[in-house]
Amino acid sequence: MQLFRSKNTFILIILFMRLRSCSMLPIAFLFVFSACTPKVQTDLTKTAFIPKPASVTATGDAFELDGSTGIFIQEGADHLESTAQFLAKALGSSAAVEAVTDAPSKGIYLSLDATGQIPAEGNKMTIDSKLIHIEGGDEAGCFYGIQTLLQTLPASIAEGEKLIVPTGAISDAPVYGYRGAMLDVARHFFSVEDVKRFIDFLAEYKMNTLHMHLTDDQGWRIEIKSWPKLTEIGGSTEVGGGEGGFYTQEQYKDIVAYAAANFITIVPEVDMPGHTNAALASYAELNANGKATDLYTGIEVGFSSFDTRKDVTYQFIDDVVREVSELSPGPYFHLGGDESHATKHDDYVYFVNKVQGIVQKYGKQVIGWDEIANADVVENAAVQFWADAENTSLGLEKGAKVLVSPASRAYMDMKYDTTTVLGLKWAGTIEVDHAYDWQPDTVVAKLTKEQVLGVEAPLWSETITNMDELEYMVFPRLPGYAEIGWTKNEDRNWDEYKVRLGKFGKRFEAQGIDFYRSALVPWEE
Ligand code: TNX
Repeated sequence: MQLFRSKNTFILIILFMRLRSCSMLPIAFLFVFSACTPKVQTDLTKTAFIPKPASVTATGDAFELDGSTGIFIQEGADHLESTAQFLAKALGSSAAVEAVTDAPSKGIYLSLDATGQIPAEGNKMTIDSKLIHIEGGDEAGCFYGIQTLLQTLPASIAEGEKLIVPTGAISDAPVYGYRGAMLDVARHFFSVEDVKRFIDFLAEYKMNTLHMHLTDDQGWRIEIKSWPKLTEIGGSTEVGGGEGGFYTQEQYKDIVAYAAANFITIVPEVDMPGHTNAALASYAELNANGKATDLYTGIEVGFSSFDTRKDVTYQFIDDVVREVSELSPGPYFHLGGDESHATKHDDYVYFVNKVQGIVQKYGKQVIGWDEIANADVVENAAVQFWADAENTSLGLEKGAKVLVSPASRAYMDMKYDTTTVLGLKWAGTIEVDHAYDWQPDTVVAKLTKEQVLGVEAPLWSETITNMDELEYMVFPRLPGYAEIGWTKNEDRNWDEYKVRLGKFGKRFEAQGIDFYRSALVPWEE
């Protein structure tokens, strides 16, 4: 900027000298003013990033970027190729990605840290006027560096546009290794394309996990080849009686692969023994009385249960866990376990213990809603705190980690305020400040940071029927949840965050997101 400013001053003086006494003076003024207008800022510390990086320093110069800027990766780091392609696509770059043995003198260069100094998912980015170097602790770290870099650029980039990246250095790494959102595709079904768009949102804010709530009373959404009626019957409707839908195994694999390309792990949830009406309607033998139930399209909870004492129940679950686990490369299987009000306590404990064994048999770690703490908790299991602190403490005593999703703070299906048309309010209303202004390691007494697996913001879909509605409930709360999972508590505060968030309104708009324009946020026009 310093440079541009002095160049403009120079032009100004020359023009004035030439045109001092001529009638073209007003035109000269116009020219000079338009030459001065691009309000590029070159102070990297003034750039609004979400989540807030661990450290940012500025050197006050400018890197000029356009569609011809070269993109380079370190030779041998082949996994960086697709990440570099992601960047090229985002920049509308015409240059081919090139592998090089040494750092280039100009362009954008991605490499992996060989010294072990940069943690997993972390990165160091140095920007000078010639070279942007993103060094990742691993490939994910490079990907997140790219997401940071993209936030230095305008919301939408016109073809051939010359852009300025402020120079300086960013050093960054997340606090928690599990930063996620949940999407309930059971109450209302969301297509593969919808889920991919949701994944894009998570990736943009460096979230790394998408928990898919695949089954519930109203719908079974994942093809199980050994029990085909689950989707044929159980997938045929949704809340309100719409046609529902399901993912074939091929489609689910496509979602898993798309997520992986964005460094996101899918956590599949098959909710049981309650929330199982769709399965109970599909197969009579899973019911205590041997009769299939009717399909259900309402929004009550707590009325359905598998028969926990029948062998066929566990044969069924074994098949389901096996097939879903084969499709899901991530470490976790979520067995649900919430609101099983129609299951007797002893039956519930017996059931959860057996199912945890099945999950382990297929090589997965257990996650369940906080109620599962009433059963034995197997090694490496996590309880997902949503409502009950006592259950969660019990889980901690039994050695579980806690996935933090307090309904009163983190449920994206809660209304913003009492005037919000969509959503529910059983856990209260959640304005954007209330969604942001809390700390994951204080939600339950005696919780330590080490016991927190991470943070997840669930979106239940009883009232959410399509992408527009989803986006309205998710934005602008989602970036805040991402920051809670990424940035240290002591580096976060609402008054500073809301200003950064206000600058993202334009980004949401450019992405076609119809977001909630909270009056608490100073939206930048
Ligand atoms: C409670 S949170 C549920 C869900 C509902 C949600 C609606 C949890 C583990 N169970 O079945 O969809 O409230 O907010």
